[in-house]
Amino acid sequence: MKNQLAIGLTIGALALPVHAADSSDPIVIPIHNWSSQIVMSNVVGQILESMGNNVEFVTTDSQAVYESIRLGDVTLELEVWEGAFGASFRAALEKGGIVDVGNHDAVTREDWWYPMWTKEACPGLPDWKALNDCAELFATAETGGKGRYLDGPVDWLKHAQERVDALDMNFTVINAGSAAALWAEIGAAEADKKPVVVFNWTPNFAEAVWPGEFVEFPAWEDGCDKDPAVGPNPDALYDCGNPANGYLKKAAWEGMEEKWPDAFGVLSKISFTNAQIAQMAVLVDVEEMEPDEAAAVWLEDNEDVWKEWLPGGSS
Ligand code: TMO
Repeated sequence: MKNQLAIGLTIGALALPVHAADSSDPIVIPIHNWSSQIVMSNVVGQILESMGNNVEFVTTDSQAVYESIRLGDVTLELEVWEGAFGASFRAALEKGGIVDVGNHDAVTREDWWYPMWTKEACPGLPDWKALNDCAELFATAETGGKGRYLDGPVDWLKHAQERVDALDMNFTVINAGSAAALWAEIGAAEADKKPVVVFNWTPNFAEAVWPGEFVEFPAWEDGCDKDPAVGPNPDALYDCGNPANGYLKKAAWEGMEEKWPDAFGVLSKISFTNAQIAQMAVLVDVEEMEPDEAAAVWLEDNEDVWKEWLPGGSS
């Protein structure tokens, strides 16, 4: 026993200096088109740089990124939202080359949403049938007699038009060119309390600026996007809302752990809360900081959170 222990200790001591260091090749972090993802990517990029890693940011499409990760062209993704990207992520997992690096603490929702003044004009909300009965309130010159629903940019793939068709709704779906166009729509409606319904999500800065609610569609069930029998319309896909308690995952290229073991260790420990993610968006969308500056401010204000994740940290 005594000898075995001594040998074990010796091997342990010898093993220390040969601990594999992270590769000096850049860790490629993708940047998309909504603020929390951009700030979080900068936060994590700055953490990895502080450990001595090289980091490169690339602006990429938020659906195509899963294929890029699978191929190793992009190293990781920090915000896999279940509602928008669950399908692309699952498809990439099935093909191989990408790994699930666990969930953030945050619980997410992405769906049709209205600022609270809208409910004064359409009191049956948040029920989707009540919304549909109020469709005329949302009509514009552009949409004729139908209600206008301002959806997110096309790469968030919400299948809103399919949902409108599947549930036989009297709405026309318009895609916003950017997240900023969504906030402009809400802002422009605010003074006159004009009813509007737009795509929104949580955690986000918007909840701190405009009280509001998500429209309640038929609850999401697994398979609603794959099997017409799932959901109230037996002949259609997408006849459900998005998950009301969705996940927010981290993902990585499967070669990351071997090539950048310390960085991968940090990535596996990273877990942001709803409040932390909303705050990252506030720094850019309300306080109008640049993303890298917002990330530096966030890191300074939250050292107790992220230092735990570093190699040798206590978590
Ligand atoms: C992907 N998003 C959080 C904008 O819905």
